[in-house]
Amino acid sequence: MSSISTNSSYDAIVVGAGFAGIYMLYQLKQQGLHARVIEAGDGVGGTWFWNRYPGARCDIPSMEYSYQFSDELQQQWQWSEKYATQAELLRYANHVVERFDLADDIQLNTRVLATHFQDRTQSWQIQLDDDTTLHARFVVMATGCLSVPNVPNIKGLDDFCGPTYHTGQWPHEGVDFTGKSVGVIGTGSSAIQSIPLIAEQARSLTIFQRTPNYSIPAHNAPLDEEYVRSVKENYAEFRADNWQRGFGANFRDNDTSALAVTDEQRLAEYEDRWARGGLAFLAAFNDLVFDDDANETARTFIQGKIAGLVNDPELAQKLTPNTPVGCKRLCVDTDYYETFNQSHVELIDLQQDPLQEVNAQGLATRNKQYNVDCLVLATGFDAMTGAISNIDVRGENGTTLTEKWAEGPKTYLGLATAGFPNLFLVTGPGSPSVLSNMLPSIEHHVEWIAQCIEHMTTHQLTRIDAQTTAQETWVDHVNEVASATIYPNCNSWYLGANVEGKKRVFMPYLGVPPYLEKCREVVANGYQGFSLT
Ligand code: FAD
Ligand code: N01
Repeated sequence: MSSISTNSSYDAIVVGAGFAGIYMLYQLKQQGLHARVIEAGDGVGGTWFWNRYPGARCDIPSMEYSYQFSDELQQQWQWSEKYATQAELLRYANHVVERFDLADDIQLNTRVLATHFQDRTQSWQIQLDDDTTLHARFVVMATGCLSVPNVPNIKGLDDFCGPTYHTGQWPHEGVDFTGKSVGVIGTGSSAIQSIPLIAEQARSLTIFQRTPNYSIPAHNAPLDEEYVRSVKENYAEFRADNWQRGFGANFRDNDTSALAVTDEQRLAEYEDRWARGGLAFLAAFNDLVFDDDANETARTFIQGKIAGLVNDPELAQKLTPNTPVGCKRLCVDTDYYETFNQSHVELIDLQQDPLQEVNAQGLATRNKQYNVDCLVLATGFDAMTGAISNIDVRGENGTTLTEKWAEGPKTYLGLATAGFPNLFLVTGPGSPSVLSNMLPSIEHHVEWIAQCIEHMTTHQLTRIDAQTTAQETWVDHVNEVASATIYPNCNSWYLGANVEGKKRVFMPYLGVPPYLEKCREVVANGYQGFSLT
């Protein structure tokens, strides 16, 4: 991939070379535009470039968690498992770059430090960490919702003598835990995927849990050829059907209330979903994320499963959440709960015995010192706003994005933010993003942005900006939808609650179909809510 820019003026600069940045570049090149992707990592793939911890894989089935813009690509690419591994997803990202000849326009090992709107030229000046300055009419932030590792502010973390690994910045050469005593902080999706595999190698494994999470078995397996054939025969219809579903994925949404069926029917539905595995559990009934009583039935069911999987009842209790199911992002696992039955695996409940510090030898809770050889931080991300906030973004009249978003992110449709003309966000806060199958959501956003740019070119328009009133109405709507759900009822990263000092605001928008309809309507009404000049 190229590293030297010969021309510092572009139609568009795209920040990030994950699935969003790759496809944005493809779309811009299709229009004959002069575009460039700037990527901090030394490879493409974003999430799948950085998260190389043991067990990392998608939890939306591969046949759905994949691009659909090219029928040839989706017909020819062969996924090997129901849920593709990180390595396979990374191969796929590289394949797409190669197949569509995108590499020369992707600049790796380079970080965007700042992007300032120039009122005089109505364009952006972009500052890179190699001291280069670029200029572009448009900037597209394809910086990722989960791309900035959250390193917790724990006293003494730097004093630890052994190696510390964050799951979101895992060494490329892998880590061999054979014979080691390992400490893991965190019990979110990354921990839940990696703990069973670390346990297979480690001499001892100590897991420091602040809040337990619900996890559904993945039942991952090699893909059934017959299933693949049937999907590929009707791929377009399959994809179109998924767009009609709340999370944009084939969760077999059941349009019945959990409270409108008999106990036997409800149990049968949950058992069926548990047996099939995966996130579709959350679509077992249509009110699980809206009604606390409905949610309680799912909670009771999973609590029973945990009690059945973990031999020691006291330990099972510690592993059992008391929050609504799905309030924190639901996890999907292979043998997570069963791992705690192994004698060399120990769970430390930080609610009972809080973590005081990390020191040279390991971790100290209020009551005990735990010596470990290595430490794994499965502590998540500064989600949704972290990557954008790390860039010094200044819009019209030099206003900083940090100032504008001091009370939480404000966007119009998660695509743009008022006062920052010609700057687009892919799966920004205020769009379904992390509450959806993200690859289709990424494609939808990229296509919306590409069409908007094409529209501007055709009509010789030079500037687009979200209107403040339209943005306020949208932000209010996002909050109104969220307030009718269970989502505000726990400390999740959806709310920014995992990062100290972050404003507590529910960031994603729930509901793929109404969102798509709104985006269509906005375009049909001449980019309603945007000012185009
Ligand atoms: P990313 O893949 O995060 O890429 C953003 C890129 O921008 C990164 O490479 C980063 O280095 C770069 N970047 C950021 N800031 C700068 C800067 N200032 N300068 C230069 N480069 C910069 N979603 C699902 O729908 N299904 C799943 O099963 C699923 N599994 C996941 C598993 C893990 C472990 C994680 C962490 C996330 C998962 N997600 C999943 C969400 C996932 O992030 C998205 O599906 C998708 O990969 C995001 O693509 P992206 O291109 O938007 O962002
Ligand atoms: O991060 P998380 P993640 N002391 O924020 C704990 C996607 N993903 O990387 O809950 C002690 O979920 C924290 O505790 P608490 C998916 O969208 C998907 O696991 O804040 N503990 C929590 O247990 C996912 O939701 C997959 O009390 C501390 C954990 O660290 C998102 O990425 C796989 C702490 C962080 O959990 C993030 O997942 C991986 C502290 N100071 C990721 N600080 C798939 O399966 C934090 N914690 C597809």
